[in-house]
Amino acid sequence: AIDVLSIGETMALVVPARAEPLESADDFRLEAGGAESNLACHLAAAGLSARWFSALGDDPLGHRIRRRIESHGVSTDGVVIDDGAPTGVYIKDPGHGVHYYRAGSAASRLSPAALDVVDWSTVDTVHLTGITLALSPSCRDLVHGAIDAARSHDVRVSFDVNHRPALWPDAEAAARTIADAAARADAVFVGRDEAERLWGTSTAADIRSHLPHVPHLVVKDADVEATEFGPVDVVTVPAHRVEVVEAVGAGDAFAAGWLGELIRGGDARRRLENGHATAARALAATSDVPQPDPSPSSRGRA
Ligand code: KDG
Repeated sequence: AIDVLSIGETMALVVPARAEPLESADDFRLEAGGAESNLACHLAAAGLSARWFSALGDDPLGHRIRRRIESHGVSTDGVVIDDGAPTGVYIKDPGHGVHYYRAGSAASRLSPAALDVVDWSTVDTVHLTGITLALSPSCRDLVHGAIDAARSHDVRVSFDVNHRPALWPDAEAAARTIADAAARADAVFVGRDEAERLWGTSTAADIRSHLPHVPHLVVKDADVEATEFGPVDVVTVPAHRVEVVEAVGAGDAFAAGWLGELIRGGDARRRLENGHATAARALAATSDVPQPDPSPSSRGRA
């Protein structure tokens, strides 16, 4: 059985070794970056069974990413190796954002037919994000195809809005497309700032009015607090006070912490607390995900 099947593109990530602009930095690290695989790695680190699904190019970067994700204890069974398209790349430019080289990537060519490898009867929760909605029309169909399949097999649907403005030339389309998918999920994560950019909402209550029927709507207010609008009540838990080393990936960690606790049966307060605790660990490290245990034989032990 799989606790969480997380679907979405992971790219090769080139990151300057020190926080220097891309134009002048000399030393770089080569990592794997993707919101959905980050979430799967956090869940595996917490002892849940996680599987990641996407497509990679049949190239050294693709093989490297797959190995790296597996080393975190995440299953990559069924991942598509596409010999007709490259693995996507993104490069961090400290102080200036990120650059994507992902148009036409293997993952952007995924379509709902790729989901045939999934045995939905073994899956508890599927996790999807707004990033995939932006990659191509076939990827948008993949998201809705996954939600359709989940619905018909009683699989819970988790959705992180993950608005990446650089992927959406048309802001209107982003607002509509992301809201349409979010409205179909059982659990939705959204930052107040991204909701404001997308839908012009300013408070958590405004966001709730925009997505009134989502059973678990989790609104994150940066380093302040997070609020869950649940089926019966509304619960707010303050964030941890932490020294931020590197913020990218903290949202994925939060979603993983929240989801892991939901699967374990924790109530709203515990879910939000575990979300903050997992995010706090990610904020305090330069890597997006915890470093895996180097010795495979000891994996799985307490
Ligand atoms: O949440 C972190 C992600 O934004 C990063 O890993 C890259 O998935 C990514 C994307 O598409 O922006």
